Amino acid sequence: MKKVLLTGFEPFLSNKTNPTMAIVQALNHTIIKEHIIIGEVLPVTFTGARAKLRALIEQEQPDIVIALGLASNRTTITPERVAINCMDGAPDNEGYFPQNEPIGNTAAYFSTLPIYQIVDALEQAGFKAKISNTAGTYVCNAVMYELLSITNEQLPAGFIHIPPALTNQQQAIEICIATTIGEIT
Ligand code: PCA
Repeated sequence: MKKVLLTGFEPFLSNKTNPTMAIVQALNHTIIKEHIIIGEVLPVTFTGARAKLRALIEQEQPDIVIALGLASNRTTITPERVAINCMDGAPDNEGYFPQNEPIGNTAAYFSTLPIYQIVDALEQAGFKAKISNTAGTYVCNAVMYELLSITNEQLPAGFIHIPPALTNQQQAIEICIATTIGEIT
């Protein structure tokens, strides 16, 4: 059976819970459109999150990868368009505090998820959604950059930020997954 790797994150900074953790745990081993979902939680560390993601992709050989993160200052679901080659910002959960550090050698990578179709499908289901043109420079951007450098346009892969206290958050993510599957099968 085809596989979707779905990642979320642990709590970080002042966020005592991270809704993406509950979503991936709830969807782990469920089936959407004949794809099994592998839900995994990443640490909020620049180095550890990227290493765990790389190991998961090697181990699971997924057909689709969707990484989720919490955007505590947003009010809409935002599929990210682009990841940039920069780590900066607040300290991670290990206290690592990079300042304007590169991740790799490529300036940026674009999402290979069907981000326009995902926004349309979410809006049709009554969710507020919008494409975001920046995933920031914190751990989410670094994970998206790492993900797209590994998958290298060979499969649908990308990152979706969700706002805090999103009603029916699991349904929203199911729509993102089903839309992505629908675009490739
Ligand atoms: N959001 C953070 C990191 C973990 C998460 O859920 C971010 O947007 O970078």
